[in-house]
Amino acid sequence: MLSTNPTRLNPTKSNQISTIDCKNKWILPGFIDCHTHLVWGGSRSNEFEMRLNGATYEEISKKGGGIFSTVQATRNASEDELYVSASKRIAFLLSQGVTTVEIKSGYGLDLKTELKMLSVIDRLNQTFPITVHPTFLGAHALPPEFKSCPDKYIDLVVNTMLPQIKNQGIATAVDVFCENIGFNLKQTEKVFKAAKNLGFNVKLHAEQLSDSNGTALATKYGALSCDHLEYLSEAGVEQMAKHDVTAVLLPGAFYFLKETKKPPVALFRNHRIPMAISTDLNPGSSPIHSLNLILNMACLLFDMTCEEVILGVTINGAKALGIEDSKGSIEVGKDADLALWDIDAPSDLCYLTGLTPVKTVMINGLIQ
Ligand code: DI6
Ligand code: FE
Repeated sequence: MLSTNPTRLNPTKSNQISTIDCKNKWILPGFIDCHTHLVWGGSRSNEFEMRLNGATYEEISKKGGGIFSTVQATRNASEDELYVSASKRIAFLLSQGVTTVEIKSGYGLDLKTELKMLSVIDRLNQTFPITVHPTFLGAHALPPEFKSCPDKYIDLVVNTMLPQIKNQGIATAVDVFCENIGFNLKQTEKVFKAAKNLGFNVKLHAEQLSDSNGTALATKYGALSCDHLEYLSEAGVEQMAKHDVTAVLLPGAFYFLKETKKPPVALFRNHRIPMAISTDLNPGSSPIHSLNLILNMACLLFDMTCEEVILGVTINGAKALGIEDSKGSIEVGKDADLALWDIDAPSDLCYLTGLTPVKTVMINGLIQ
């Protein structure tokens, strides 16, 4: 169990330097989980059972379940309730060697609840040693009250939510779900334009369930990453390569939704596109808290090598967040975010599923 009292490896009064016994162990950069939705209210276990009886994710969403049921529960939850449930999730990630996590809003879909979620995310950042990157995902789904006028909701996101969030400084990036059950290209572009004008980084949930051409649009706006990408075409891959955009692959959602179309990993390789791997931790499409299991899935479901997968949660995870100058590898001048593993080889982290042999985690030079 990791201690809650961080200590710094500093010379003591007697000039002794504290030491950690690393014999027969591996030190790796702290892991970066670069795409999560880990603040949410309620549960969707009923929908899991509906899916086991044949309903699809899209059908449940179209009937008002899916993201909407989490929106309802998140609107009804107090800030403290959301903080307590999210704390358990983030603590578990920390215990698996995660030292940086990105967390998206997007289960509020009104100004009050989006701000409440971002405030919970900020509180997690203040109270946990993990570095938290907050992303505003107001354009995650169309809230029921805007069913007949989706463009009006986009106006609310652009004219009201984005400026307020900018003013409060509680998000650094803006994401959109560009999909037939999300937002179309025109709506996505409106959000990106406004976000870039305000100085936010942008990223996109792109080509997850269909090829909507979102990736090409995101590259035009200098997106840090495009995420999911199962239905991405070769033309889209070429655009990503041209604009140096990181591909974030989310095998948890692929597995949980029983998707059969794999993201074009061989094309990413050929075009030298950095591939990041992440949990996508969320109640609907990837309620999977184990990063170790996600690493294993990336190997077996997406045909990635152990090396690619470990790069995916270190330096390429950093690229997806635009923080590769300070995190994601062990180098002089970078933050001392490290994990000490009791393993024989790094490939054990992909191979020995269910075992999380972390011995010590250091964040910013502090032992956790
Ligand atoms: N794609 C996803 O996989 C998650 N959001 C998104 O845009 C799912 C979120 C959910 O079902 O609650
Ligand atoms: Fe997601």
